[in-house]
Amino acid sequence: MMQVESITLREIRMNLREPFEISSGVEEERRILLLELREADGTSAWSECVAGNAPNYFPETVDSAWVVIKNWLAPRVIGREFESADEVGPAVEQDVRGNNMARAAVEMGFWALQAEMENIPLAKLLGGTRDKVSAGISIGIQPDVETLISKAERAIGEGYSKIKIKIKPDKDVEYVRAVREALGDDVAIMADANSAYTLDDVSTLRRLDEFNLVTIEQPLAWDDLIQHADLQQRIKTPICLDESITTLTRAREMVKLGSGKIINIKPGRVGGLRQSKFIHDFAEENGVPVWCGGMLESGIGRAHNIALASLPNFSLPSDLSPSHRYWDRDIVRQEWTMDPQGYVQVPHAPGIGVDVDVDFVDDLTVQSEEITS
Ligand code: OSB
Ligand code: MG
Repeated sequence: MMQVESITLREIRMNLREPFEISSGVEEERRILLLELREADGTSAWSECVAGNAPNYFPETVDSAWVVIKNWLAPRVIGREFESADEVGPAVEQDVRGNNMARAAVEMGFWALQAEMENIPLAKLLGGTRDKVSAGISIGIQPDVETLISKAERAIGEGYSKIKIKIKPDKDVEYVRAVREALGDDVAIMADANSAYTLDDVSTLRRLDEFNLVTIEQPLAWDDLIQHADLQQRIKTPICLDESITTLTRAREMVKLGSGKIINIKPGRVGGLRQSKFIHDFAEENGVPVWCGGMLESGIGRAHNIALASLPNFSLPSDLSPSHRYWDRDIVRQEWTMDPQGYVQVPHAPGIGVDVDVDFVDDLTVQSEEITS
């Protein structure tokens, strides 16, 4: 039984160690929305909303999520008794359209809280079976091929099991070819377009077939399934959908239509961990591999992703770089690390498995608000 008395919203600002560019924009100073849930017995738990500064990946933003949580979601869950975190997803979904990232932030806070109250790791509460998860790196769009190659080579040297490179028109075939030639045939390479192409680009996308990519991620429109199905008929490279998969229903449609063969699960994008587990289970039953995507999270969001990625069908390396890839200093202790074989350990400690450095969070906070009803 859980009863949350307050949810504190905080916006912190953190500078990425280097700018991260995708086809639709660049992030440098991240605005990160954190939630702290406080239970009647005094236990607290943290979650992170993955909405960005701008709506260039998904419709939500830090500002929209703040309003939605404050005005619509927090009032539904504060003071209410829940048997388990599994009941929270439906409670914040009822008659709420979209706003998946806002809903997920609240729902994920409850999962962390339940794990904390039961004194078990979040991974265990979710049904995770791995004690370490395989990490890939997502490398943003680079100014030139040489810079990209040197970053990709360094990542391989650090042990990463997968290199994902961001692509966009005119920074695609040549860039992918260069990375494949530099890294050799055995390295798992993915290319992520973040919706930069249309069906007019089929001939370019078909040229990527020769590089034996694990997948091309979300080449076409961010909310499309139909055109991706058409494209998948015309290219050999398996399509992985990211932006388009927002619910279990969309995952079913992907399989039915043939819009893709792999799913990138981001709990924020699909409205939380309950929905992530549904998609994971459905994918497993249908022979669709999944992996966990990242949203340049702080160590708090990363903790939730690592717990999720410990489930059995996360069979491809996930975008789970360690803390130092993003930040000079992360907001959790211990910081996230990766071993030389490219694995991140799933924590054994209860809850999200790491301590939040609250003093440092306070230093980074630019606005905060405690919601009690
Ligand atoms: O498409 O996976 C994406 C970051 C911001 C927005 C979209 C994406 C990404 C990443 C980053 O690829 C992955 C990470 O957190 O390392
Ligand atoms: Mg993506």
